Amino acid sequence: MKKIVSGVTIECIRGNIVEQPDLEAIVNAANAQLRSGGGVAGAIHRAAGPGLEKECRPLAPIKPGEAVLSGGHNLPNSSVIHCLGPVYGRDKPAAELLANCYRNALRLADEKGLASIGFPAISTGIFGYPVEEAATVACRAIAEMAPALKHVRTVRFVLFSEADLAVHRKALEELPEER
Ligand code: AR6
Repeated sequence: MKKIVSGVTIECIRGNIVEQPDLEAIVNAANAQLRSGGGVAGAIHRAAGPGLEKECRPLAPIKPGEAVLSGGHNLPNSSVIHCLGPVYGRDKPAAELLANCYRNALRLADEKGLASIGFPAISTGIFGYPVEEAATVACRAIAEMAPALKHVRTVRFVLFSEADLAVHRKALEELPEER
């Protein structure tokens, strides 16, 4: 499933975020300290190796909605963009903070001249954000940023489960058509 908005292809697939060798950047659903952890953060730090935590140490802590960029270390991607999503029910306004993650990640990738970026479903795991709401927020934020992007041409959602893939497909389909 793909949608093109202002020349930017937005697509969603089922897969593992650390197994996307054709993407220049992948996004981490990070913790404030930019340490390894469970879920996406654990998978990324394990695949990248200890150099990633070392590089990230001086960049931490980050606040909900913020994003920072690091190298990819042993990952097949040149860059990792670490976003701290909101903890649902605690960090407010949740939708704005989640949208900021997507906006800030895309801005960083574009400033770095990267053409492709992959996102997991930030905040929808341990942080408890309902996936339908999160998918709508994410798709809208990406579509709103698309006209401003000079380098980013591919944005890929990489979803772990078939159910999350279906939810993101639907959210992408529901984006307003380009006129
Ligand atoms: N590839 C793609 N998606 C994945 C992967 C993977 N390898 N692993 C999990 N998911 P989460 P959050 C899905 O919990 O809610 C960490 O401990 C997962 O099924 O990784 O933002 C950090 O240290 C879910 O749908 O991120 C933070 O403390 C989605 O990715 C905290 O969790 C996000 O799940 C961040 O929580």
